[in-house]
Amino acid sequence: MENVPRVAIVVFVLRGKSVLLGRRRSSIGDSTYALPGGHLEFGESFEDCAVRELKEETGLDIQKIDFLTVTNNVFREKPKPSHYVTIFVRAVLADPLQVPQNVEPEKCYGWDWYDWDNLPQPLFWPLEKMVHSGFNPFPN
Ligand code: 8DG
Ligand code: MG
Ligand code: MG
Repeated sequence: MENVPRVAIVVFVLRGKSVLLGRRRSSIGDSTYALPGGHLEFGESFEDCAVRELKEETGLDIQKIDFLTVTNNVFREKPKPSHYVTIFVRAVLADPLQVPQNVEPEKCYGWDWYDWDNLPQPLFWPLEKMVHSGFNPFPN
């Protein structure tokens, strides 16, 4: 991949006071707890990307997608430094009883719900940075 900034869509799936997180298996942020999401594809809307990535990674169907914020994240990790403009959205489950599946076990150790007031450690650093700054994904 050419050395250019890329766009990622990352999703806070909210369920009660919990969010969906999975431990990453990746050269970037390996073993840290991160939100589901991935690369915006050519021609795709933010909402379509969020729906697609959730389905690809967890099997979940989401709805009520709202834009939250955007952050600029430079990962200096060798051998492949990368740079993401990361767009954060929130969503809820279309069917509250649907259970997340680890559809891409080569990229994630598994998905689970975590209470916002008791998040697991270590968080993927872009997420850690947001939490540390007092960011809250829940509607008022
Ligand atoms: P794809 O092939 O499915 O499109 O990509 P992916 O394998 O799902 O990509 P990803 O690493 O999950 O997400 C792309 C980038 O988004 C990631 O390398 C860095 C950035 N990113 C953040 N914060 C978060 C986060 O909390 N979760 C995820 N998944 N990515 C994040 O800046
Ligand atoms: Mg992903
Ligand atoms: Mg993905």
